[in-house]
Amino acid sequence: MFRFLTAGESHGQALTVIIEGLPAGLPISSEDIDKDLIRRQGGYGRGDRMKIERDHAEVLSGVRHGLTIGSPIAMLIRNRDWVNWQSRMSPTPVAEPGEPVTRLRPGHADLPGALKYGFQDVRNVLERASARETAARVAAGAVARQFLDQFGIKVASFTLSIAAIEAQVDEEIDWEKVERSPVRCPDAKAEQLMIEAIDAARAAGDTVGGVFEVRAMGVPIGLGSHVHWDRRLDGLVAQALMSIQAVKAVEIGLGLGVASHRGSAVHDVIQYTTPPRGVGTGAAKESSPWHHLSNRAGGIVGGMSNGEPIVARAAVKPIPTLAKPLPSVDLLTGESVIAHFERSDVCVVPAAGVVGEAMLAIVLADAFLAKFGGDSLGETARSYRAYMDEIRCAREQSSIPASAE
Ligand code: EPS
Repeated sequence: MFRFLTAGESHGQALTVIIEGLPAGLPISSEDIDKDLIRRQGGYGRGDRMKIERDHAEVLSGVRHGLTIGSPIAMLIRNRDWVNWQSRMSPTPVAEPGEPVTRLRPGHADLPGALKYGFQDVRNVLERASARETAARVAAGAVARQFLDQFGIKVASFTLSIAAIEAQVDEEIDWEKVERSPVRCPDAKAEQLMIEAIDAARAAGDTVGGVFEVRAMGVPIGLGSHVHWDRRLDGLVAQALMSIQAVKAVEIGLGLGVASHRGSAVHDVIQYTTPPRGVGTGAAKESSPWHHLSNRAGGIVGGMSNGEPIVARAAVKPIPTLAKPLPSVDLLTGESVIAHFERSDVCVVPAAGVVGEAMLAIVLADAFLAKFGGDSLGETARSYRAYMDEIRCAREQSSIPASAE
């Protein structure tokens, strides 16, 4: 349904993204796309590249006078750093292609990428393995977010930990505080310690990872499906988050915690409360009669959303480009060397959270369209409203007089 493809190298001319599958008539604000691009560029621990870039998405197609027209949406994000790389990254042959990168970085895509594609210059791998590509994902995610917004679905994230520093967080997150925090953490005490951990890693020529949490509020019951492995929403969310550069683990709800508790401490008790009829236009939470007393499932059971917030966490490894590089091997000679170093980030966990929001928004937009369909936004909305009015207990449904339909 909602599909997207990105293209572009980190120091090439631009990143491109093409999105397909959105209904016509959806309002698109390019200012809102840029707001997410800027959020992704931030975060304490970023390197000097972010002083060069000022990401902006040029919407090239699929939107007319601020509304989608059902055709593919193409967007372009220019790399300002390209001016410094025109020869080294030229699409056409040049006299001076630059020194090849051959000293493999442990933990990077360098070794398998070079062998698999038959390269003698690791730059051909690292340029695309780079997390610069996530700018294009965030642009696609910002469009998905604008679609979800029409149905009261909100996606947000925060930093749960950096290195060994873990935040203490309440069930309700102060999202404005998160946006103001240089590490996107709602716990001020942990924030300070996280900043110190990043400074210490930088001083040591090292890097640090951490965990971000992403939540989606207002998701209706029934996105995804139990009937096939590749339609299960938890599987799709996990794949989307795991695909983010440097992510090594994903949890939903209690996650690994499910293994050590009894069933009675893992499952969420169901409640039923009748809402007034015809309120299915707002957020699903308000208009659905079905609730749970807790949310240990992280909003997904049996591969389907259960109406509670979707809660997922992802562990981001420390960036493998180290200012004080590890011992390694030269790709061409097989000799022991010190790994390659070029300008990089010390910590990207805060930025990765913004990318996590984009990936979750994309998965949810896709699952929402799979359930409700529609070539125009009005058609999608009619289908959504009818469903939200239908999902009452059977007894209540049969007691509704025909005239009320
Ligand atoms: C990256 C290395 C750095 C990061 C980059 C990812 O870039 P450079 O080599 O130009 O200093 O800043 O991330 C971005 C450019 C971005 O927009 O997030 C890497 O090797 O993965």
